[in-house]
Amino acid sequence: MKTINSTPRADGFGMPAEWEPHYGCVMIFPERADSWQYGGYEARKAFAEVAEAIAESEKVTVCASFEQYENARQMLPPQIRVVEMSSNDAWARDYAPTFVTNGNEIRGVNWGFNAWGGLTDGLYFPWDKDDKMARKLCDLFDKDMYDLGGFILEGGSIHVDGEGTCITTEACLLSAGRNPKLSKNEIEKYLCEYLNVNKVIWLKNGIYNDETNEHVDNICAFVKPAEVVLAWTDDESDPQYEMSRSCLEILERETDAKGRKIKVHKLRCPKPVTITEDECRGLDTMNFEPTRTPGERLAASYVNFYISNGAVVMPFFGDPADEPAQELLASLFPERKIVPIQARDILIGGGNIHCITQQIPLFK
Ligand code: KQY
Repeated sequence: MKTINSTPRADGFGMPAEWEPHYGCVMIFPERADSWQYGGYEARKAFAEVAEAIAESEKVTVCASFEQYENARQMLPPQIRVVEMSSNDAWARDYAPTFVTNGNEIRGVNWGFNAWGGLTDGLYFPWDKDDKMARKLCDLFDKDMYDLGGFILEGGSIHVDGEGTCITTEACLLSAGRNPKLSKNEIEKYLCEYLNVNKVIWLKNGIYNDETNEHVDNICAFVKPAEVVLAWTDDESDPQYEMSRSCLEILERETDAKGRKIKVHKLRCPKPVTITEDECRGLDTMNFEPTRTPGERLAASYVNFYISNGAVVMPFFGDPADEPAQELLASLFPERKIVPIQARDILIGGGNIHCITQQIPLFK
């Protein structure tokens, strides 16, 4: 693996849309006891279901610690590759490489990672093992790497259409804990150079109480060029209402990189999902403080799905909105199977199915 000093745009590489063909997907086995109940016992079952659903149509690699290696190997079917790799937690979307392609070859982009805000408002310390993962994964897959370690970005904070457009949120990318010395314009230039896009659509915010400073992958996702799904609620008394409304207004007045108007499909959220006392009991403390408090609202959204070669793997929350969400996704992805996974045990960690997966585009 070599480190390349130019940029993907200069070399004719760019990030493809998630629905374009994949070689595979990377995930990380969860075990952190202040993120996941009972040391990850329940979360591992949900992660395994996600991995198996994805492995039906592409190669899945799961990274596990030395301590969890044997358990991961035993829980996951043989077609899923398990490799030992250390990490601080299990958010492959955020710190596995963002892969870019020129149509033949792929390369990785290694962004800097500081646990969603470093010492300003980050979610844990240290994060050094996570931050090394992109490099290790480029080595593992034998792919050259663009190193942008001085620029903090998580994979969950961007979505692209593969045709020159990126969507992101100001709440996240302009947050004080990421790149406080860079202006919005300078941040946009990094996105354009390293994803190879010409247009960045800035939503103001994401999902209410999303501890990532409101990653875009929980509020809005491209489903095809010039079409997105947007997490929505009709309940005007819910703080999510104004947040989703603001996104809708921006999307309705924006055009994409090709000048097309954007069609917005409202993907209605479940009723507010809150963590129970019992669930909180299963979580270890962090710095002598509880990591979650009973009644705390979790950032539940159906937008946090993963598009594999053959399926859309989506979260279910045991809510009446589950089925309508599944039907909407089925109508938008008629060639793919829609695979729902009961995702409460992933949500408790602070993210969902998109956050725990990272696609690797197909290469020749
Ligand atoms: O991408 C994500 N949604 C990660 C959230 C991290 C939460 C740590 N508890």
